[in-house]
Amino acid sequence: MRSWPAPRLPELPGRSTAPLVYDDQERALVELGPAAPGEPVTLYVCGITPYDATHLGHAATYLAFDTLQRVWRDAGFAVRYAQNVTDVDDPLLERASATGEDWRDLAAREVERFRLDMAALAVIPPDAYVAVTEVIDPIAAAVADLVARGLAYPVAEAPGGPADIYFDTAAAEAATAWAAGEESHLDRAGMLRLFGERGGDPGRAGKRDALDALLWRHARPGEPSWPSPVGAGRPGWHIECSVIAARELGAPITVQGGGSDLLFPHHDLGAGTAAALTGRPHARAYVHAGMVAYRGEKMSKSLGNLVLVSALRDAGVDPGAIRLALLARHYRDDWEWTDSALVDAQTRLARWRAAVDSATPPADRPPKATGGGHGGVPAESAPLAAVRAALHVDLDTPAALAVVDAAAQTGTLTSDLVAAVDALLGIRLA
Ligand code: 5CA
Ligand code: ZN
Repeated sequence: MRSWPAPRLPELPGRSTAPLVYDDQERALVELGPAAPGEPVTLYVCGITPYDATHLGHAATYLAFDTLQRVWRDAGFAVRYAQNVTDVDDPLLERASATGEDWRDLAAREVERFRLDMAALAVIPPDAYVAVTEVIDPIAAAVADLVARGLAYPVAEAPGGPADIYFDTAAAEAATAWAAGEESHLDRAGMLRLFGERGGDPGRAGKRDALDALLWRHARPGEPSWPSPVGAGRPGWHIECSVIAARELGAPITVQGGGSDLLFPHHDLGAGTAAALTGRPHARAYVHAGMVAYRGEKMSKSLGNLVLVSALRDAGVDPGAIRLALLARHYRDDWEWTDSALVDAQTRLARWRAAVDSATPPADRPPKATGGGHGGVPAESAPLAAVRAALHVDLDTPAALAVVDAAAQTGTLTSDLVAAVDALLGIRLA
């Protein structure tokens, strides 16, 4: 489906290198560049379930991976990026039936609002933006393939009645190099607890293992369904991301991304369906953004404790200030949004802009040529190198902002740093 307009990124003197990013599977910083020189790096970030508007928690997660993509581009890598839209799933259908709206209209409206929010925040759009309803047939075919290979099985409510299809975790573990729990590092009790809390059904009678995840839900009255080789129904949640990632990016992808609420079960068990489908590991790294809280709890659509990007935009808040408020926190931290976070960001943005206006014109301050500067291409200045160095180690945006703060303070926020703030942090100062 249509994504949103791409921001224009200025070229910078010099280059970034492959960044070190924290991988939850390895539990270490890993270098993330192309698997072989010249190959693209690939990114899949789990997209929204469009039943309510983009809140600052979503925005923080998408900004984390936007920063990764900006560093990759600055390193000269070709990037291919895919994101899904969970436009048919229980929470969306429940919201639509509670308000009496057609679920398709609700999803279309919220996806459009998300696009406007992402474009306003200058988030680089995915190359492939794929709604689940666009890939029902490939998902059903994947489920049928898993059934045929003994890696998925039916569970009927009544003998001979229509059946839901479940992933056979143990069979997949035997058939692939994948094992449940290897991304999340949870023990079985921990997995069972989170599975129950996050959309799973560990107690469902007839399953071979409590952790087996729903792949295909047979048609129920009042719910949308599609005909398929595994019977009329609709996809379960995790399989959509496994199928879309494999179709759009191949396997293994460089990075599977999302918020830390998705580490288990979604990414942990989803890596199993992906491995079962492709015969290869799903991703080289599993990267997760921390949770943004508000009023003491995780900001979430289901709890309703939200600060919406669109509400801030409607109130006339500069999207650059929203970005700056979110980038002021390290992407892996869990933190609580407060109104003062926005005020601080607005103050900082005003300080930076004033510093640009009063900075010495760049013509008077030629950056000193170093090994990187040749053939008329200016070398990177020391502050630009410092911003790159900060982002190089686990996308440390707070450290990058501190470099710009120091330049603003000393009247040295010159044109190459202004361009870096635009290209690497997504904020226009001039
Ligand atoms: N559609 C699924 C993923 S396939 C989903 O989780 N949708 S979502 O709308 O609930 O979340 C969209 C993205 O925002 C996910 O990556 C999720 O991890 C992230 N997210 C949700 N709430 C927060 C929060 N409070 N702080 C940070 N990130 C969040
Ligand atoms: Zn997902």
